[in-house]
Amino acid sequence: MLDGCTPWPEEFAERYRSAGHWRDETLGELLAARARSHPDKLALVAGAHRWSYAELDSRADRMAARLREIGIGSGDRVVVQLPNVPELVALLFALFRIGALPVMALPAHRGSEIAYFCEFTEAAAYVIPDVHAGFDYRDLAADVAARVPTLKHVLVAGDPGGFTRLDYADAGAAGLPRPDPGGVALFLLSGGTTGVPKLVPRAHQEWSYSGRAVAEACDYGEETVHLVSLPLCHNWPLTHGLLATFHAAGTLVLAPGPSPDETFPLIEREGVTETGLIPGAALLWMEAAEWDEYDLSSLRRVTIGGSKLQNELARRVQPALGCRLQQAFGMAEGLCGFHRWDDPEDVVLVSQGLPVSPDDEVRVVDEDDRDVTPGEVGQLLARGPYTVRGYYRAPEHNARTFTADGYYRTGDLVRLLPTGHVVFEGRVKDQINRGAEKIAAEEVENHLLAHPAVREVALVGLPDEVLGERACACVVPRGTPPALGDLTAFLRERGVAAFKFPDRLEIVQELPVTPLGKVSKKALAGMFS
Ligand code: J2J
Repeated sequence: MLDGCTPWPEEFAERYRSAGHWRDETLGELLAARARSHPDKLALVAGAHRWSYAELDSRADRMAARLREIGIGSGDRVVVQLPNVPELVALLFALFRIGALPVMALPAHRGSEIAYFCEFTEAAAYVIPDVHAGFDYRDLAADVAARVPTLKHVLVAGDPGGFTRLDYADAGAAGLPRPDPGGVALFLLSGGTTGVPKLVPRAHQEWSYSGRAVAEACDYGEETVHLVSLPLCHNWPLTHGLLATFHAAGTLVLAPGPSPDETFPLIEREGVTETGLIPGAALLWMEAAEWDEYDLSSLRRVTIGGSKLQNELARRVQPALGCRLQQAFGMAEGLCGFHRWDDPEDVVLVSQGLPVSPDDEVRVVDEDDRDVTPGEVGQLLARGPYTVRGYYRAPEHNARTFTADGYYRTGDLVRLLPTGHVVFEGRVKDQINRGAEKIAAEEVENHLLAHPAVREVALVGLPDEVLGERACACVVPRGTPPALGDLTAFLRERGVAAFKFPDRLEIVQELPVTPLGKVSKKALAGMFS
């Protein structure tokens, strides 16, 4: 495995291979297999583009050839920051085929995050749209390129300005060396809890398996039409949307965003059967469905996850949208769970899903890593055929975040129902889940501490009806207290993604501490909720 990554011990690898979970197939070959078995089947709908599996396969090949022409090769890291455009799908498979490694940034990231990803991974290339949601990514790229000497190429999907266009060669790439199916295919971003974001290395065969296991858990087939309206670059839409759909030879439909305006016409036009939503978007859909004229009857099921769906909202989904509710949980590090079609309604309303693989191992433990009494709340630990054994180039963090026998400490507080379904009850990790975008409190606190009017700061999550949580900065000032607008302007200036900006500011004289002398975020959240 790539230097800086933690392989599975051989006995586990052997077990996952012999169970048939890990197959001798790269992600590039998965698409090629679909192009052979279902050449004319519609694979991808995005904007005005409608590509069959044969067309997508050929585009991935021709894009791979083009990337090779400009000098991108096996092992090169490529920071990918594209919205839900069809080129993103072609690009991912092109990179998988040449063995270059995408680093999946979010469209919302700005200079501070992107420069970090480029530097940390020693990226050779950075791929952007021209202008998206009113923001010119070529300005961001110019800034990043000036700061990161390893960056040789900036590729633009659209008008390249002074950079290079992300393009296709006239013919496909022949004679490419085959990437190792057990090797790293891409890097996903962890929700994170530390000062700098962590990268999750995902390998071809295990990540592909996570998509296949989701397809099986969700009974996907050729008739599946899956709509992705969240940013595709997250693990959830990538596995439940792209991979699961392609495993099943279904159709993937990309929407630019989750609003009813952007999605309802597509559901009607494309006959969408499945989609994933965060709770806040589900709320908007339910309200809009009351008066909207669009025909949503093709929807078989909506899947809600990424942050906790409150029971009251869960109850309203089926009557409001006229289709089944499925809850889902998961993490870029691996483990994910979905409800099954025949799960009883009371289980679907109160739990977040059942792990998708028979070889997923979960434990629920107390503060001393002892298993809690079945049914009690504790921290969820996970190990299995698609749960990574370590972050990229992070040995010290790995020593804390993984147990000696390889379980990932999720930082989530859960309890298990007797059926094995997982119920999310809270968190021990210092992270805020703002509309399913994860904010590592420490990362934002580090930025805010650089502000001259901030002596001490703690970022805490406060409950919010739509987003689940909002971020509140509790600041002990230095001199004249800052205003919220000063802090957000400061973060924008430093190139921090806007979803990490605090929504609220509270000025305090001191930060409350626990008996052990650590800042008590629980006490702060209690003071301002
Ligand atoms: C409460 N918290 C949840 C849920 C995730 C499928 C679905 C989601 C993700 C994802 C994913 C939750 N209720 N239903 O990758 O494959 C919180 C937990 C978890 C963290 C991971 C997938 N579903 N969460 O959200 O890497 O705290 O993955 O540890 O973005 O989201 O976030 P992320």
